[in-house]
Amino acid sequence: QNGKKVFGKSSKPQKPMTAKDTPLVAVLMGSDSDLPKLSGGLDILAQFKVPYTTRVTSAHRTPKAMAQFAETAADRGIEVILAAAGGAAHLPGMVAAYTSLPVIGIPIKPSLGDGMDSVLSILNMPKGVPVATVSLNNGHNAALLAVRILGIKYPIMRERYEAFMVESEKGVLAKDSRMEE
Ligand code: RP5
Repeated sequence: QNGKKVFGKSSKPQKPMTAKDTPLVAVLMGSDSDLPKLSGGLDILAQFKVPYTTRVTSAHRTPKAMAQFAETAADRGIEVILAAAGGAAHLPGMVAAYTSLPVIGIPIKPSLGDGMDSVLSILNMPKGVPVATVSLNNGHNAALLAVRILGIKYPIMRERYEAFMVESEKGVLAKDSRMEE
């Protein structure tokens, strides 16, 4: 591509993706009480300059709005959905029922119990309705997985991810060498 960065599969050189572009990732949460647990993931999306939108939508409290969002997300340019929920964590699975987009579920630790109910209600989906599941409160990994998925289509995202891996490796090696001293 004449050394220029490209956006998507177009052969025309295009500007690098920035956080101000039309959102490609939607971060849904069942309640605004989930938001503090998602800050690590939102930081990752910002670090990679992924254009994203955040929404509070609940499988139980706002089922119609949730369905409407999920059904129309792809037409509005969303390519990956992150969905966080705790306790009776039905949001990721219900969103996956209404869209063919990839859905990454983030189990949130509820106020009662150790959070395994959140993990299992997202992980234990019926065959035919897949939801990728990260560990408890791990919006960080959900966001990184979203960047990897975007990297299939957007070379700039793959480049950023590969640079991130190099930095991450350097960080661990530096810690290792400090321990050796
Ligand atoms: C779920 O219920 C939400 O995802 C949240 O984790 C949990 C509790 O919600 P609030 O009672 O704090 O609004 O739907």
